[in-house]
Order: sequence, then structure tokens, then C-alpha cells
Amino acid sequence: MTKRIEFELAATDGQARTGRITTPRGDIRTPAFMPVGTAATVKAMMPESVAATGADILLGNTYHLMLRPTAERIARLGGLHDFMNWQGPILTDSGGFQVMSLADLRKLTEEGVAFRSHIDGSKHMLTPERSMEIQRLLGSDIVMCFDECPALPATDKAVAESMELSMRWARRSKDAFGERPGHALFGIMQGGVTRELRAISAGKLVDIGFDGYAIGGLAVGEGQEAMFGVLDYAPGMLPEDKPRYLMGVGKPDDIVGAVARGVDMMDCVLPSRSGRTGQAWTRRGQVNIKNARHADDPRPLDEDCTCPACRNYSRAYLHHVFRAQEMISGMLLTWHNLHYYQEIMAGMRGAIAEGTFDAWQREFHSLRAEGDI
Ligand code: PRF
Ligand code: ZN
Repeated sequence: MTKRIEFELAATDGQARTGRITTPRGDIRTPAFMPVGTAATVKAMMPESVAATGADILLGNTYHLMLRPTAERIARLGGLHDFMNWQGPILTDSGGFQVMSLADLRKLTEEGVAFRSHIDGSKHMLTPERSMEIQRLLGSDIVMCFDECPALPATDKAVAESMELSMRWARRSKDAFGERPGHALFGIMQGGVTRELRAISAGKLVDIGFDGYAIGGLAVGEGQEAMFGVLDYAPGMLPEDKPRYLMGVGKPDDIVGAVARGVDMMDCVLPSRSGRTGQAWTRRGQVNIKNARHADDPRPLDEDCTCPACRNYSRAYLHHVFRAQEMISGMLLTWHNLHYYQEIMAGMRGAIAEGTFDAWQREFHSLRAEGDI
């Protein structure tokens, strides 16, 4: 595959943008939401079902796959796309963030992070070079730089030092990635909630030069207001002609607010994870299907939704299978949630293209009720 990964902006409306990333494995319509397929599966979903929700691209995780079943095994079996039966584009996260949140006995040095597996306690080391090698073995289409993401709140000094380390790792990631036509490498901006640090980080990444730029280090405990505060300026520090990816975000209103501020891509476990805990996201707000008041309710989860869970089943059925811990519960609610997220993305793409994104946002917010509906 020699075709390059390219980004075309089709329209803007305020700071919001819509366009397309073209890859040898298919196009990604932006703004894009990437369902999370951590362990080579979007939990409770067949890949064809994920595609049916409207997803163009999935996210996979270096950290989980290196531990089990290992990147080398996946490479021997033909790469992650064939292994998991997803032929569309895959973006892989680089591992640092997951090591910090999941692994045991972490030791951070200039070289990288040594840690023990949360699965069996075995010893491992991730460095920028090893992360690039793993993501190459997996066959990832969009590779993420190896970075470190401090939990907030943290002191300015700690955030600054961590950002500087991530920028040195970004340089090493780029050198180790080399030239790989048809594959993209994205840099990751850090710097917490400090404008000066974000500007320094953006400058260093742009000097190195990447195919796209992520905004990391947000949605780590700072709250929506502080996150939007950073998103009021951070996307504008990045090149206009490259995709901007906000990592690990978020709730539907976080996603809409991020797109309004110039973000093109996002990923989050929320729609799939909450599907397995009985939480549904709908255009009118959240539904907790566990709640006893759904037990006799013949209505669908969302009258206007065209997903299989809403077309073919009642709230009473969804309540029953959740209570009975039947596997179809997680399957149906995950399908609904992913479908709803993709509908938000499609709605935003259409509205930005037509120049009606303000009206679209007002409608989005006016329909939503606080609390369980
Ligand atoms: N860095 C990486 N992955 C991430 C993050 C980050 O800062 C976040 C922060 N929300 C989620 N996933 N590499
Ligand atoms: Zn539905």
C-alpha cells in the first residue's frame, strides 16, 4: 500500500470543521467518533455490527495487545485487521496512558516505562521505540506517539516536566516510525490546563512534523469547564490542514462542545462500557434500564432511534435481560449507544457542511433532560 493518508477539509462553521481522512483501508468522515476495541474486540459487538452503526474507524490499544495475545502473535497471524475481522482503518494508542492507569509497579525514566502486567504480574518495558514497533506489528493505520499523561490536578512544575518528556519521546517516536507510506503518525500535545505549556507543546510537535495532532492530557479529572477552557485555544495552536484528535472524550455534550471548538476525531469507552452496565444515552438524555419503572414499559428506549435495540425491543425486555444478566443485554445497549454516538457525528457533519451548526447545537441541548428519563 503506497497511497498516503490525507486530510481534506470540506467546510467550516465557526471553529467547527467537517472533512475526510482518506486511507488505503477506507475513508474516515470527520468529525469522527472511534469506538474503542481495546482487546481486539469492541466488547459485545461483531465488527459488522460496529460498521452498521456508522463507524469508519476503530481504536485499538498497544498496552492490552502487547500483554495478550502479544503483538508478535498478531503479526504472525496476519495483523490486527485480519485477526479481529475489521478491514477498515484502525488507530492504536501508544500504551503510555494505559500503563499509567492500569499497570502495577510502574517505573518512569527518560528511557520509558517499566511495569508489571495487570493480568499476570509479568515484567515489561515500553519505550517510544518499542511502542512504534508494536504498533507496526499490529498493522495500525494511525499510530500514536508514545507519551506520558499526568493526572490532574498536578503542580505546574510536574505538568511542565511531564510535557517536556513527552516532547522528547515524540521526537524519538518520529525517528523510530521512519517513513511508512499509507500509515500515519500523530503527535500528542500535553501541558495540562496551562496555556503557555500547551503553546510550547504545540510548537515542538509542529517543528517535528506529524500527519495529525492529538490533544492529550484532558478528561483526566479537570472537569468539563476546564477542558472546554483549554479547547478554546488548543486546537488553534495546531496546523489547520491536519486532523486534530481529542483523546478519551467523552459524554455526548463533551463531544459536541469539542467539535464546536475545532476537534475532528474522538474516542471513548463510554458508549460501549455504559452499554454493559445498563446505561443508555439517548437524544432526550440518559436511561438507566436497571430502573424498576421500565419493567412494564412497552415503549422502545428511544422512539426516534432506528437501531435494532429500539426497533425490535421494548424497555420492558431490555430491563428484563439486564436484570437476568443475559448477554443480549450488553449487546443491544452497546449497539444503541454506538448508533446514537454515530448519529450525533453524522448530524454534526451535515450541519457544519450546511452552515447550520449553531441551530443544530441548540436543538441538541434543548431536547436533553437532566437525569434519568
Ligand atoms: N495520551 C494517550 N492516550 C490517551 C490520553 C493521553 O493523554 C488520554 C487523555 N484523555 C486518553 N487516552 N496516549
Ligand atoms: Zn436505539
